[in-house]
Amino acid sequence: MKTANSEKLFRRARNVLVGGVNSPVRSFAAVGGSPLFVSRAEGSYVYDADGNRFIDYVASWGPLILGHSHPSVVSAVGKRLPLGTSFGAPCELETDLATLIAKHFPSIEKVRLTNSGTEATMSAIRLARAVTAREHIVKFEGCYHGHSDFLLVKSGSGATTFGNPSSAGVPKSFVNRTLLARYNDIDSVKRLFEKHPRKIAGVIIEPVAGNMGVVTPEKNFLKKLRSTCKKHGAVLIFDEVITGFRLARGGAQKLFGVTPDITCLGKIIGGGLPVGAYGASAEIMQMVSPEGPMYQAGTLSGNPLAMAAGIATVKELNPRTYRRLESLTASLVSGIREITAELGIAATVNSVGSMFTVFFTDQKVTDYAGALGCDTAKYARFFRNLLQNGVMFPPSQFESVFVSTAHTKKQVDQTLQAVYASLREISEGE
Ligand code: KE4
Repeated sequence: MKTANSEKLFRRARNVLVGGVNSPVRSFAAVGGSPLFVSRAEGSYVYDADGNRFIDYVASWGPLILGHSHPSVVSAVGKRLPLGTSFGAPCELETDLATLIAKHFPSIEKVRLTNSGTEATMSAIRLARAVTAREHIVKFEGCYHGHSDFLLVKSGSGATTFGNPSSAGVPKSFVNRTLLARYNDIDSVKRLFEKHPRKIAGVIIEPVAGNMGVVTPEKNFLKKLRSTCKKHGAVLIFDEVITGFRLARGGAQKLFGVTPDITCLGKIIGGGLPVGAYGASAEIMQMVSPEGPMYQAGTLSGNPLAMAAGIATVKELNPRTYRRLESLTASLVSGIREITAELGIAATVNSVGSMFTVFFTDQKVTDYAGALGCDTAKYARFFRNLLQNGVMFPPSQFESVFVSTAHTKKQVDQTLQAVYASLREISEGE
């Protein structure tokens, strides 16, 4: 596979961009080799600077549930562009997207749009603290909620990928009120409430974790978390930046039938443009400026181009879409399980809706420790072999594969052929 142009671009990028990238997980540092520079993308394909074509399952880390350059999105953004890129004033499109969000998330009566998921979760924590007048927060080991200081504690995604789950540069005083629980272990949460009575403002969780790789909530775990928060007067925050509109139009809270107090969204609601959002009941949201005393702002929040892309994306989603996504994903996941069994490679595939992760381990992966215990070197080889076979999975073990509506059954079959070739090479080397 030719990579000379990407390597040349990477050398140039590293002169002026830290690590040559604007987000660490893109750097391929976790999987070896030089990152591929993408020049264009269409449907389920990305094309790199050397003209290589890949069936893409990164999907910009989740936003592109319709695949790349979907005609509806391209048309919507194209129509808005000549009307202006940003006004610093309210625009009807912001109301339109917020209305769509509130329609599909009954727990959300009022929304605030932001520019990223990080801003959404950071603001949601501030809101929980403002509402309860308490200061402690609980997060789960391995979950990643963006890079705000007090949430960079045993975080997943790139923080774990690069071995700094608790980042340098975060003062101890910023994280001494961040308490850690273990995913799928409700007793670890109860113990924190017992140890810190009436101190915990909120609990934030990825209702399906995507940032330690995919880890699904065990039966009733979310229901018990809901009742535990209610019992102790703490706010339950669902970080649905990945799962919102991914698992269902109403996200994981619809799929699992558990209603949080605050919901964070991002990715899909921006259709590939910068976006984030947090929402809750009108009563909770009235704490937010300019209605209430909790300040939060953003120059480009509700940007008309991002709104246009998000609205166009969400409007393409319907129950049939999710049935198709689930069917394609099920074919892919069952095929991968069959291949690993046939080749005698120990692997666990965690999957829900149109997101999944292949872990190389003979154990179940139900929490951060389980994810950390898998063979990340084998994942790196698997990733590189897949690239050689024309398929791009996420360049990190601690991420999720995303299937889009642009993927076809034929491409799933081609992907399984690539998986077989990639894993056979590994099994022959064992
Ligand atoms: P952003 O600030 O990157 O828009 O969103 C932060 C965030 C919040 N919550 C969840 C559940 C998330 O997954 C994310 C961001 N996800 C990572 C990948 N899993 C973004 C990719 C990257 O960091 O480049």
